[in-house]
Amino acid sequence: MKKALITGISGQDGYYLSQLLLEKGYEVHGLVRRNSQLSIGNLSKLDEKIQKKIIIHWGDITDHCIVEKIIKDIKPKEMYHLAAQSFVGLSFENPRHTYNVNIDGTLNVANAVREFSPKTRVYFAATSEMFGKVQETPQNEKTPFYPRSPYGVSKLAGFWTMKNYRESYGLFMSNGILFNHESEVRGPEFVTRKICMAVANISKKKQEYLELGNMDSRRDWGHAADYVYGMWLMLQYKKPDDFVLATGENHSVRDFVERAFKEVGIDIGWEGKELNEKGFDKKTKKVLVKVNPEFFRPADVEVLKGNYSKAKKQLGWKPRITFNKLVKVMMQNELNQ
Ligand code: NAP
Ligand code: G4F
Repeated sequence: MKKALITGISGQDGYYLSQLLLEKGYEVHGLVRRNSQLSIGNLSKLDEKIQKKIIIHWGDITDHCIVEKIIKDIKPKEMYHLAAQSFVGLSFENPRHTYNVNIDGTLNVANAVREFSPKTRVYFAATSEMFGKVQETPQNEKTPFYPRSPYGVSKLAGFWTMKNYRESYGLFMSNGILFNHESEVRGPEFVTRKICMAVANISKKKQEYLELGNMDSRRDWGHAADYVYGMWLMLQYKKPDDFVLATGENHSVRDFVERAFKEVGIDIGWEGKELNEKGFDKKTKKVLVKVNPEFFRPADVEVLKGNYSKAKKQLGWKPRITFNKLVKVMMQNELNQ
């Protein structure tokens, strides 16, 4: 049986990727960091029968001893390195922690594979955040990088580590430059889930209004289920390489808000500018969206839009879930809670 090891298995992508690999007949191993509740994060939302099939190894990605031990013991055919401090906003407040987890953690993976399991094919979760202050639109694999956050900088270090180990030691290490992908199990601090949770609460009269930061920001949003399939395809490809996965479309945070409210039958109108901007229910005139400076970042990535033609041509990958469908499934999930 083919063995796969997923770091960051308890996160959003781990939830979808572990199911995909089990369906494909892999023996799935996952690294989970210990917490006082021994919680396995999103994996606890899986059917118990599926959960039982996943072999959990407790450990922190920053601990090179445990990373080495697991890779040495399992010698996985494929390894998906997803573990990261993945919240851009927090990376400004905790840059050192972000660097420790995202840079040292990735170096631990690269070194352990090189030393103990050089035949393992490695996927690294790089990101469109590396494009940051974008130098061209849409962004592709050749677009110059210009990260705008400690998170973006840390991921760029991981990206180059993979590329350098691939070129120096002939290892199969691929970088997925993934644009934003969301889902029903997205962390609640990310803007899409935050909006959906608030809109569902507002529609059930459990919350008065939603507070946001930069609503002009534009993102290329897809669904995580499509993107984990692209990760798998990268490791089936004949050689290691770097690939953009995106939808090729973008929308502003404001567009997302409007679309989410439409799902509960509310048409949002806008008035005021910048910090005084407000979103109101066109029918009742009630203010439902406000701006709170607390949610602005010291530097933001204003616009992201990916060109995924290399992945389409070489991997046969394309996104299936549209923006409207994404908002619909996320909203339906919140309304059913
Ligand atoms: P996520 O939901 O935040 O999951 C991150 C995972 O990393 C969680 O399982 C988390 O464990 C684990 N982790 C964090 N620190 C760790 C540590 N010190 N040791 C071991 N595990 C640790 O992120 P995601 O959305 O699934 O994204 C997966 C990867 O893709 C991340 O590397 C992210 O940076 C990258 N990425 C995401 C997107 C996107 O739009 N989702 C786009 C591009 C790239 P806990 O459950 O214990 O927190
Ligand atoms: O949902 P976000 O926090 O995601 P962001 O910063 O784009 O990062 C995500 O995507 C990256 C890929 O490009 C991943 F690498 C990364 O791990 C993560 O998954 O914010 C999206 C936009 C930002 O411009 C932010 O300033 O929404 C803006 N925004 C406006 N108000 C807000 C809010 N973001 C959050 N989280 N909360 C707000 O209240």
